[in-house]
Amino acid sequence: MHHLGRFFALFVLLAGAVALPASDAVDGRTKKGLNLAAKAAKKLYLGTATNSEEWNDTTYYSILEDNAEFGQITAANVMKWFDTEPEPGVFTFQDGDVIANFVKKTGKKLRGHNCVWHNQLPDWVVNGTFTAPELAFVVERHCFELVHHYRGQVWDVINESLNDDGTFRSDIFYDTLNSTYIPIALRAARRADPHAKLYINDYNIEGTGAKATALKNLVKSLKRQGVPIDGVGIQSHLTVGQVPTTLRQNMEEFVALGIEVAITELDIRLLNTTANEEGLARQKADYETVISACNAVEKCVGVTLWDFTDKFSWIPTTPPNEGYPCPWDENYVKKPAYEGIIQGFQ
Ligand code: 9MR
Repeated sequence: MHHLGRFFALFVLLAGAVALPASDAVDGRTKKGLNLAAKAAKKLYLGTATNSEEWNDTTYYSILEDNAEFGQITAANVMKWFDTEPEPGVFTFQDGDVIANFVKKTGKKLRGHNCVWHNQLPDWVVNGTFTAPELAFVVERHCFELVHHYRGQVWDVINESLNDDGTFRSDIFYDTLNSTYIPIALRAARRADPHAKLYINDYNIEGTGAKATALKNLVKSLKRQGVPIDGVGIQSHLTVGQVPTTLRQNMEEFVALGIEVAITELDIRLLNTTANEEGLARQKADYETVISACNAVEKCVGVTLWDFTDKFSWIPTTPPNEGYPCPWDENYVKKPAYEGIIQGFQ
């Protein structure tokens, strides 16, 4: 290199060395985000559920795509059975692929949701008059094709299989196959993708109690039989003022079984209080409580919000004394809950 050129290069390097860290430092001080906070706490992600119909809202989209806020995505609807196998053996992945492609483009993680659930099933499944072997085949084929198409992911293979008293939910699967549909689905998912993380996902298992105990027993029994099970998804559709006090103990009991846990559908609705300052402050404290429980348990790997703005939450904000469950309000103003999440990761 010419002497002058070398001098010039050195100058550029030095100028950069002086200028860059300064601007980085500014970013470092000001750049905040829920996913960044989760990562700083050594979690894999903080993510959100979404529906692609919401993406026409440009403000929504710009927050959703920001990896500082969200490092993971769950399809709120389009990977469910009614959308992915509307007719027997006919697999339609177009809607799910819109989500999967967004995830790829943005470099986020995807959570597959879900293989077997009593809800959002196509008519041919709900109204089917299957023998046990026929339905076993149907469950196996569905789980295999779905998990195989979306390989390399985490999957909610089984969703909401228990009643609140810990008994198995009566649905087409249980009524035809007893609880054997669970190992059938998990084994099919494992065959479809040996590297996928396979979960059972449920609600009202946030604190200790009959339902959580039943799920722990189910996990133990699956493990004893050599059935693949990697994690339990703790949905966490909660209500302000009613967050269980045993969140952390409960997660510790789950992970003691040799699995991981994740908070998979977090929202905390206001009930019998309007969205006034006091309600919002309590909501913030409750978000912080939930996040810090996950933060305290090493094998709680991440947290997913069940959408992030009150505008698109599944919980309707009418009547006005129930709802408002998300960290962003319907006008995309961050609520105190947002700060509660950040603090929970500290
Ligand atoms: O967010 C989903 C909503 O758009 C659907 O109408 C609803 C149908 O039951 O399912 C919602 O998602 C559910 C999730 O798949 C499983 N756990 C409870 C969630 C909220 O109902």
